[in-house]
Amino acid sequence: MTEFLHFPPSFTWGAATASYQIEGGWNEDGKGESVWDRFSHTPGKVFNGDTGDVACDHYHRWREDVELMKSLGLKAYRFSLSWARILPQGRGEVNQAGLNFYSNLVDALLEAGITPFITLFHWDLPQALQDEGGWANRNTALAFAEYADVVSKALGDRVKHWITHNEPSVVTWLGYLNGIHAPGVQDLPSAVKTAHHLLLSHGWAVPLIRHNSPQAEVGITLNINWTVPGSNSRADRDLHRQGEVWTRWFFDPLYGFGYPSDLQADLQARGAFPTGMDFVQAGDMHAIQVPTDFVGLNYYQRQVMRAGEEGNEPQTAFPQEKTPQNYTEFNWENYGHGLFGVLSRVYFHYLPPKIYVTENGASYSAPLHDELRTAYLQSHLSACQRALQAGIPLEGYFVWSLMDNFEWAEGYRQRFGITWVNFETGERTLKDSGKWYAEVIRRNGLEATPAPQGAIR
Ligand code: IFM
Repeated sequence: MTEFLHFPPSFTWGAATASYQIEGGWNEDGKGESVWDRFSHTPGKVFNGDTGDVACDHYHRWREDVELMKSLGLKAYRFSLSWARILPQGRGEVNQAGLNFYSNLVDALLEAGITPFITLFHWDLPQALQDEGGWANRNTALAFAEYADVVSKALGDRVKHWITHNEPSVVTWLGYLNGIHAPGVQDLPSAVKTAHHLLLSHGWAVPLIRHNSPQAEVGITLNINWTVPGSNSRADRDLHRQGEVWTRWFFDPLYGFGYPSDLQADLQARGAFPTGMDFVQAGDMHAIQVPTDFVGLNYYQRQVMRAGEEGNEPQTAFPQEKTPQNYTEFNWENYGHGLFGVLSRVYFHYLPPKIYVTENGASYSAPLHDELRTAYLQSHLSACQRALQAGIPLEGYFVWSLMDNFEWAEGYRQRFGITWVNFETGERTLKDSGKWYAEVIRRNGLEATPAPQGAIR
């Protein structure tokens, strides 16, 4: 008989979204332009020329979306604020209509018994700040602190869970190094400054949020794949180590270890610091390691790293048979046990007081009968349960995503929702995975998917 996995009574069952991916209303009621508006309006940047101009039209349909969350029985909802909706120029004059939108949403969530988790920055930087250099400019960190202050003053009486940034490594390496995300910059020295200013802005924002919202929990969300070397060859192990610019370059300074010296040497060799690390000023590293209440982890896939024929070019190997079960439509490996791996790694190495899985989910385009997504979620939630048994303080889980939405450079072709969205009409329909997730929440648990047998890596 399949084992039933009970979760702790206080476990936070949630779903997540992000402003640019669902809201639409891109230029309504005084909202300023964001870098994603600019990027998606630039031909050739996003698959199919898709934009977030309308997206899921959540800006107009938010009441219906709160009803949807209620019908799922969600305990919590993680969403991000559009900075440019609130501060159209990134700093200075506040757009009250923008603040009101979020304030009304927060009230409706609380009335529905759903705890709001707010992410301040999920990639849609005001274009006005980009015009001054964006995250490569230290002043953007100052502007972020101002923004954090404004919104935590306005919402901090009711919102008790704050996430400063979502996945700063993606902004850094995809937005400023390879340019496939907004703002589309391709410059390594700008990328390393970006990483630093994102971290610094987190460090500056946390005390302001605590001051304005004294009972709140404050944290940051980092993305982390379960990465393993393809073999024990020196080249594969070294490639794996270098790939940790995605993780250790962010985790280490946040937890007081500074920038890892081995990765610093790699980046130096690639020309990242033409004038040294002079962008790191006195007091910065101390600000960055400000204590937080939790870390949010976004986990999607295992990556088995194999050095290429020509030098050490990163390559992902595909160790499992290429089936839709084993690889999602994004070609990301479905490897539930890797979630146990990253939870263990982060907890036992950095000892955050609490962890939330702030995103986990799968891209499959099946409209309503999405059993592959359900199987994915089931194996990943089983891994969460194993983490709890191992003593890891995992407090909650947010499925990505509440509904299909704008998947960045992929436009609308990758669907992660547990709710189907008809992008012609805006109509929402719960998928089978959504119905299954509602049952998991109702029973506070699920039938286990066994951990893989034998050697796990
Ligand atoms: O859609 C994104 C989200 O915005 C950030 N984390 C990964 C998701 C899937 O790619």
